[in-house]
Amino acid sequence: MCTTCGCGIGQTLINGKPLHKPRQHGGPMRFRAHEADTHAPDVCVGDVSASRIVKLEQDLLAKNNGYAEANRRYLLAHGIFALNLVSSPGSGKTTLLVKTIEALNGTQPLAVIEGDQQTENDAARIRTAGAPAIQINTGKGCHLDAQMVGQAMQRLGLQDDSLLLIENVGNLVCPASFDLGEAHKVVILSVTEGEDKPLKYPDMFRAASLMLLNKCDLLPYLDFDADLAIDYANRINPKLQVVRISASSGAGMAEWLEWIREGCRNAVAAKPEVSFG
Ligand SMILES: Nc1nc2c(ncn2[C@@H]2O[C@H](COP(=O)(O)OP(=O)(O)OP(=O)(O)O)[C@@H](O)[C@H]2O)c(=O)[nH]1
Ligand SMILES: [Mg+2]
Repeated sequence: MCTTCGCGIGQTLINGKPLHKPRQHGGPMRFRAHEADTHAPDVCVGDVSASRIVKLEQDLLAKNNGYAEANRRYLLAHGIFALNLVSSPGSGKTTLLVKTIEALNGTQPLAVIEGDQQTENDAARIRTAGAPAIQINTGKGCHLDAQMVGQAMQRLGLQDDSLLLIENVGNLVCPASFDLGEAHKVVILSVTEGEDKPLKYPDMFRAASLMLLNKCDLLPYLDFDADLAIDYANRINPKLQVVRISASSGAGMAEWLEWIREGCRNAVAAKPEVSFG
């Protein structure tokens, strides 16, 4: 369970089958996490004190970090460059992945892990584009965690020196807290969402290395100030790189593809040498 928003009670499915170990939760806890003031340990919310909620959150993230480290070690050992794509629902993640797969045109071995609460739609779109894909359905959960991703990686059978693209559940809040073992989080902000998203959801923009400002083809029809949106994002995270892109028109794709290729080259170069004997 994610104590940030109280999500995640229920069953996770990977390609329609239950996650190997059903995730534990502490029974029917009656609290509303949004109302918990975690700075006031004596406050009780429902049955649970705020200090207990903080402890639960710490335990949950510590457990996740253990799985994330295992994923990261595996990826490093195999020269695999992994990206975790995060955004609001509908910002264009799957469209962007499809266009990326088409543009790479078999020059780069890759695989995709798709995360959504329900449906296999996105994995089907990726397979149609010609790449292997596995779908994780999180049920009530609003984010992928490292255990789910580790199992999906095993089932995919990743190639050495490949690219792993993970599309997280559309949500600008909880996925920011969950390390999956990826090299980078890539946040996608579309121009239909409003310039101030980085200020309203700073954790996500702080956690990301790259922001793709998507749907730029729509700018002529919108009252959206792209420079202001980028300025807000850089106020939150001065190191955040930005690419203006349109998955539909292809504008900005060359820069995004070069960023990916450079990451793949670095991942292969960082792979430890195997010693024989
Ligand atoms: N105009 C325009 N539309 C886009 C662009 N990229 C995506 N779209 C449209 O945006 C809608 C949502 O795209 P998806 O790729 O499904 O978005 P998503 O982020 O994967 O959505 P979820 O998985 O549901 O969170 C679709 O109608 C796309 O055609 C773009 O660059 N320009
Ligand atoms: Mg999608």
